[in-house]
Amino acid sequence: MGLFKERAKRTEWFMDARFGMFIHWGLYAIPARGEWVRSTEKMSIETYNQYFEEFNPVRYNPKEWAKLAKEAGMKYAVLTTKHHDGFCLFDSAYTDYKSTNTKCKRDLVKEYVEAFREEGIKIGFYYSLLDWHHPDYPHYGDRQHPMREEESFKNAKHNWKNYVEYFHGQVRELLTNYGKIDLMWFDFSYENENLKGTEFEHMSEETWGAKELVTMMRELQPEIVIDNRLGGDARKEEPDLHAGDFVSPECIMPSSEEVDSLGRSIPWELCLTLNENWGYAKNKPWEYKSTENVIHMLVECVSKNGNMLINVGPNAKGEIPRESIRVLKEIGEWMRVNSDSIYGCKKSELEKPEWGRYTQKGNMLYAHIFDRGVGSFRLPGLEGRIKKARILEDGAEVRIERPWNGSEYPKDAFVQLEIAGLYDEKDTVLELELKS
Ligand code: H79
Repeated sequence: MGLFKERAKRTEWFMDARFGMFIHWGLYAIPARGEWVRSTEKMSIETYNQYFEEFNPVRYNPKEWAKLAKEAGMKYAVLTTKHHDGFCLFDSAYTDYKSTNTKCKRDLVKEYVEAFREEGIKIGFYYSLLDWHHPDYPHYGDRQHPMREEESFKNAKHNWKNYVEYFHGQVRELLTNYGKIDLMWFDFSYENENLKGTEFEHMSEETWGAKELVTMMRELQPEIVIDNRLGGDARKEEPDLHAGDFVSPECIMPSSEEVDSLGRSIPWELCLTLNENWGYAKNKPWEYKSTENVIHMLVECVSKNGNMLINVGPNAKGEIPRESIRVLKEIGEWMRVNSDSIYGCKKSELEKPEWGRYTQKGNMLYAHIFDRGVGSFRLPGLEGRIKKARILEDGAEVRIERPWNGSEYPKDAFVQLEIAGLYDEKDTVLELELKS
């Protein structure tokens, strides 16, 4: 089997799942100014170390996180096992900079895995390729590094091989010590203009030893789905081995589905924050996305053959912020009665309608009504093609009837939805069974 087919097979569950929870959690929850705080505020390792000394999330109870994810309708989760600051939420033999050496003394990853697995949610690990803590990660001249302007770092020698061994070793630990892992989310490759002409100019594929890494990962976890941030080309006719299984746009909705060089649809996932920050931050209420907005984006991803991974940033005590819980629960209320229009659904062959979006599963076409308008919705090209029309959330019959000016649109079907106002303002979904 070629790599294109292998990828399609491996990502089947992933593309059916459509909706996941991203969890950004680490020492940065204490300053509560986002996960880049050490960099943006140019903190020395000593200054940042106060958070390591203090870290003690006494109310960390991942069972509650997992229940919330399930209630929201999420099918998989991705936790930061290590972010750019280098702090490990798991018990690694390669470092002392880990949660088991903080006041809480717990392997936070282990508890996360057990809790989410218990709820039937697939397990993903985020792992940062950047590492601002490891002495052999090239600090000096690195625009990604908080200490880049300090003289003391400029002359430092960095044994890159050590770092590569370190991070490959940690990936091996993560994929060996916690049972079946469904997904790995590396972050990220980049070009380093400040280090032109050095071995650190291209922080991508070969620099990370991506081929060896992915080969090892496939031995340890043959079915694992991997993102595309190690480098390599995911859009070739036969994608590179290390190019990963899905494309990972960050915060920006793609204008259409993702396709390869032959125009074939390829897996993708949009990752999004709820509140302009990944790590915990003391946000203002108005910085939160509305429930309606998040639902619309989830539907939009599915209507373009993609997934959505929505982020929560638990606080220093280990709790997901109240406002995030509220939004996720409201999404859950919608998902409870409308998820048939999300799971396993794909882009429809029909064009985007003027009142919302379509998603489709076989001969079931789901019409997501974002703009209720008044009364009559035009379904271009569907005259005579609809066998049955129902409101998805309660199974109520919907009449297909031509309005007074219907003869102007001979090929179009019309749905009379005078009761639209009674249904969900965020997105009322019609289930249209098409004649085969
Ligand atoms: O983990 C989340 C981000 O921390 C990470 N990817 C997601 C999933 C990410 N790291 N870097 N980037 C994304 C892109 C770089 C953004 C930056 Fe900036 C612009 C770095 C410095 C300027 C954003 C704004 C972070 C600090 C200020």
